[in-house]
Amino acid sequence: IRIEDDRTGLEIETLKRAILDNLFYIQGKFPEIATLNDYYMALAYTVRDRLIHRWLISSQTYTKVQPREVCYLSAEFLMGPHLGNNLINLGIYDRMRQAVQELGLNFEALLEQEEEPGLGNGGLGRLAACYLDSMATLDIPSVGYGIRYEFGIFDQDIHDGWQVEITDKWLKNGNPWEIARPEWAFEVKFGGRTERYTDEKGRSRVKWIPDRMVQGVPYDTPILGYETSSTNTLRLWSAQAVESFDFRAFNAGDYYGAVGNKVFSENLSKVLYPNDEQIQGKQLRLEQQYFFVSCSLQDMIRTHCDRRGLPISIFHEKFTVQLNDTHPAIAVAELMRLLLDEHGIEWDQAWHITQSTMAYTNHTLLPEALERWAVGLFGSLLPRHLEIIYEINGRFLNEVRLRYPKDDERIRRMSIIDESGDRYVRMANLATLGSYSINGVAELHTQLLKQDVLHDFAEMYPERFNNKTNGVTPRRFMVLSNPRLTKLITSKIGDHWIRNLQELRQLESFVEDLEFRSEWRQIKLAIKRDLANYIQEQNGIEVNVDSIFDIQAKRFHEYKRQHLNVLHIITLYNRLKANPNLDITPRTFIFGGKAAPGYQMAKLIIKLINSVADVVNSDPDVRDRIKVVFLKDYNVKFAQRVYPAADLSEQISTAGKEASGTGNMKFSMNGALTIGTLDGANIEIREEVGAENFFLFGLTASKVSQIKAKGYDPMQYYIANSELKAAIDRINSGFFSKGDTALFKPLVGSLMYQDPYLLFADYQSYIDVQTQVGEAYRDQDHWTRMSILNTARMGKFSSDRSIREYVKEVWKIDPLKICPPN
Ligand code: 26Y
Repeated sequence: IRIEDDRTGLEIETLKRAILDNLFYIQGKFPEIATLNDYYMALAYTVRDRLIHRWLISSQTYTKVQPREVCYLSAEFLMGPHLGNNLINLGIYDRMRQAVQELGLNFEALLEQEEEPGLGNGGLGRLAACYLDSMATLDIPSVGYGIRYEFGIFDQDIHDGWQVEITDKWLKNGNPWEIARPEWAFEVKFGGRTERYTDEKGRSRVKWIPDRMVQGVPYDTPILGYETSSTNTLRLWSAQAVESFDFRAFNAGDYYGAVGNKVFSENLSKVLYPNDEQIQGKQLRLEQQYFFVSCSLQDMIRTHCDRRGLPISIFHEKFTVQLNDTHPAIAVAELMRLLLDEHGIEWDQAWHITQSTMAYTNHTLLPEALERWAVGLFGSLLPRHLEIIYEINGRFLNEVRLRYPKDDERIRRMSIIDESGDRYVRMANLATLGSYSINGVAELHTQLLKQDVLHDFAEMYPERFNNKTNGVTPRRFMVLSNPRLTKLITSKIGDHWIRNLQELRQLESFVEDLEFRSEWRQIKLAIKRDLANYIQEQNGIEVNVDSIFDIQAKRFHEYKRQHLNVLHIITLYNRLKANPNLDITPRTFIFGGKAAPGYQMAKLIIKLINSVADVVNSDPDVRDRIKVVFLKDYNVKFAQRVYPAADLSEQISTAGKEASGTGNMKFSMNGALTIGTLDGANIEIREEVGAENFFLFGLTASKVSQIKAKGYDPMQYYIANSELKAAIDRINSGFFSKGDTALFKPLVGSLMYQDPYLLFADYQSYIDVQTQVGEAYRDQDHWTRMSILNTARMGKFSSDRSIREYVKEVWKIDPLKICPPN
């Protein structure tokens, strides 16, 4: 007989024993008094045990082989729950469910028990998480570096239709997935001044004399790939006081003063900034960025020089750093500082190493999201870095002057320092200059990046610019979130599509299969029923599962135009009020998403949705033909439930504003049809699935800029379009706000007099195409064909494809196979 180890064995009996063992020894409970959370923890540790073996083999292999590695630096990692995903990647999901059930436990309830690490805002943070999954799956040696926020993105509650923010205490029950490594902490300096001195070789050097210091303690989480043993690390830094007591102050009787430093230091990693795409310029945010970047670079250098004994001169051959937007862009200056000041390397060589190490991904063109820091603030926090940036800038601008003589305008535009008014450090210029590769996240976005925000840089260094269209992991967003569809697909084409998503194309040959179409439809219906039950429980609203589930789930932002969706709802409502017997295809409008706490307009749009919902859902004239549902607290866990249930995916941003979008991909993969503009990755999705399987509306990006250049006047549309006028007037009249005509004034006023995101210009086109959607849905058989073709043709949008492109065209890293444990 073979006796399996309790920590690694995969037989059902072994799994059961391991769970009970962990309950006893880790949670210190016997079954009779164990809580649901105790069982969750026992189960999580049972899974973690099985990861650790692979993790240590991976780490040993990296130490031995010394491969080139990618370090993905990101201020956000929106990981979502680990348990289910790890079970999928380990290949023991079904077996574990059985083991758990044989113990008399509810497997689904245990999965549900996990508090997800919501250490990100939205797209950018979730992309980082998908890329970690794909890098491990493709056996690419990699580390994700970020911040271990004690509080992640706030939980959202709704009071009287308004968003209310609640602290996300995700660590309150403990986190079984991480291991603290206090022995590998680093110190990070802040403030103070610099001093010049002459070193023993007679060279002029600089010393930074800071006025405070914080320690970064790494917490490691294993990231296992799908059907491979490669297990990479997500290393998140937590801030700690260097000394928890200032003994001098303590002995002088100043107990509070002594502990103050501790409180101050630990504030650094306390909370994630909940704004996306709107900078605030807060000092603590810059401190967070520098804190995690400095820890991460010191960590890489220690691995390189100390653990591997390699010379610093070849650092860039062994490490490449991918900057997830400009949030970690201070890395350019910090690596220079470490090389110059701590390793005594000359400027030119230090710059060569730095520029050969960094690669920068831009995620936005919105001016309000482009990071810039007031020079005064920057210099008081990071005096040495400011000097280095001035030096980089001076040398660079000399090159620009040589190349483009007498072009002062160009110099002003390209300078890292914005001197048009108050002086600012432009982080996008720093990141661009310091990187060997600069990429956008969808074809259109990269094109606009080169034309617009980084135009001068693209002209000077065209070879550094490239596109990497985003992707999402099919493990989490199909296999884990949509087991029924996964089973059906696998029964027809086998399961290789999970690693090679292009194989979904084989589904095309089943489109003509009546039986298959019927199964496809039944599955969608069953999932919609689940969501309907959830809506009934959560919101007390009864929805019709035969209606179109029309879903918009994403962060709230004016450019994403949730309020355009609302104008459609009100238009349908007005039509029904005018003609109560109108024959329209029943629809359920579902919204989910958070607004930045300080973004008043976004919060008002949430209030508008809830106000419209109250009126529409209870109006007898509507007779259940339309329902409006706002689902609170949209997060990864909940998103996994939402994507599979959608018939229609709303991707309706103003063309040119949404860099890529990734929710669009998650919906479409799960068989939703898209109504969307020619924006971001929508364009590429439409190319793949075929124009006939995509509901296109609205202006193109170039038309948008043309109209704006000519002087856009929304009022003309309002006057000329009676349905648009009626919808706006309905809001204005206080009809949705119990007679309060002031409530939605800011929103309506902004639309009528500015409409910066061109809702009015796109309104009619949107309404017309929505009418086509309603008609198309009546032909269920045809709709099902379109749905199947959407899934079948989404192969391109696996994050595996994106990562393969980064590997080949940017990072130039070879995969490294890890031997499975025996
Ligand atoms: C500087 C700070 C205010 C800030 C914080 C978060 C700025 C931006 C962000 C987040 C940006 C973000 O999530 N961007 C999204 O990135 C996705 C992944 O590339 C894209 O698909 C999506 O279009 C883009 O809006």
